[in-house]
Amino acid sequence: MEKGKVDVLLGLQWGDEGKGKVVDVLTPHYDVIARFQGGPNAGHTLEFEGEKYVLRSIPSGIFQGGKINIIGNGVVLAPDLFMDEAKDLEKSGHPLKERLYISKKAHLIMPTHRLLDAAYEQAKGKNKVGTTGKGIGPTYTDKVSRNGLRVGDIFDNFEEKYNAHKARHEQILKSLNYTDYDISDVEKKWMEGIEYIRQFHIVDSEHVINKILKSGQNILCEGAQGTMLDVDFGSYPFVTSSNTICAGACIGLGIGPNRIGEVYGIMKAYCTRVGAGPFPTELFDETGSLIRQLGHEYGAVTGRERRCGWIDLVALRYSIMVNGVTQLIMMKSDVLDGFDTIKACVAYKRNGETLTDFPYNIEEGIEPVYKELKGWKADMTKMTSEEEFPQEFKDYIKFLETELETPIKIISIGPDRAQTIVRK
Ligand code: 2SA
Ligand code: MG
Repeated sequence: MEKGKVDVLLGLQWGDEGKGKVVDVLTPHYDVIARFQGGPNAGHTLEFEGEKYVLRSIPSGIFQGGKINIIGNGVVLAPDLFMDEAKDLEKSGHPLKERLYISKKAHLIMPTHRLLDAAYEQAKGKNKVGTTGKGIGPTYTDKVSRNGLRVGDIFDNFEEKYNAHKARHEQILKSLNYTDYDISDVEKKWMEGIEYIRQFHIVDSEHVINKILKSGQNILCEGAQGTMLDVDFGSYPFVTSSNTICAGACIGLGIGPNRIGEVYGIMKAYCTRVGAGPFPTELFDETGSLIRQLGHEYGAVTGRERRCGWIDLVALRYSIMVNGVTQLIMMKSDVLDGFDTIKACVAYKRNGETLTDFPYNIEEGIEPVYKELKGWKADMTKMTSEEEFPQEFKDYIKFLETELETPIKIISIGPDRAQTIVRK
């Protein structure tokens, strides 16, 4: 590995590809793990030594001692939720005060941002985005419209600033006829959260990060959500409010593009989506429910049922392109262990026209064109090397690599850290 580089790990679908597990597996090779966008809308699940953890705002490198974890400027932070998450980790024997750095430039998610999230969703009626309700959109909106409140603000006249922002939010809520709420308890806890975060290293993270790089150490950036939820390139307007793609790491941490090394793209062997919005390969039949059941496809944060479908190579080729993915990681292959046949969408059809480039709009009239492959019908969960893979699975990998023009380097065959096969 080249020194002083930043490798980026990204979801290539609609989130929940299994980023938490992979960061945890890759962490030993890096000195620093950083989050660059998103916030408590993320739910990164990690399982090892019989325990299961869900991280929302804290980078997944926190479980491995000696690493520095950074919450970058591109992240939006809810101090109350952060406090709960951090205290739980400390209780379970994972100290983080010395290991966690928070950017002064990260924006704060206020209790009223969460109300605004709910109010905007309500106002959209049947066009709801199906957000996680964590106030993500309104917080990024305030940031871009130059009205945001940042972590660094807690050191200077904070209450005054907070109250001014709150008053502005209340005006908007009123204009949306959203007035039936009482946030006094939430607000009290939120302020406790503000006091709580003062014990962490609150830093100018762009300086910290660039000094780390200059000293020859390496950083792993942990993306949240997925490429198809990127505010520019995803299935707009059914997206999240941040740039989830590789370029987001430069903006959300303050690093030059020439620092980027490997770009790891994570995908599932099938595809899922939570929330509303188009999903061309979605299965509404028994196969869809079987994938949900076998893959435990429920939201890590909200517990919502995930919509399930076949792998979509049109969307994946697009994700690989906009991110500059250098290697692929395939998760949850074991979920398909019992299937007779497996399908992969190789193109879309619309009005008789075959589309292989991901189009501007996938909301209407898209019909997936499938290639059917033979299932491997073997329990892969206990395999320890790629030599043990059944021939049909090897064929599936080969097919994907050819279609996606990118090598698949890591294959996950179960939730545990140990169930991970690195290919030669
Ligand atoms: P938001 O809350 O404004 O970011 O929602 C906008 C859209 O982005 C989707 N979104 C997600 N999709 C998958 N996983 C996410 N994180 C959690 C998890 C989700 C959960 O990892 O399991 O627990 O439900 C995530 N976060 C945002 C969201 O569904 C909207 O479509
Ligand atoms: Mg998740």
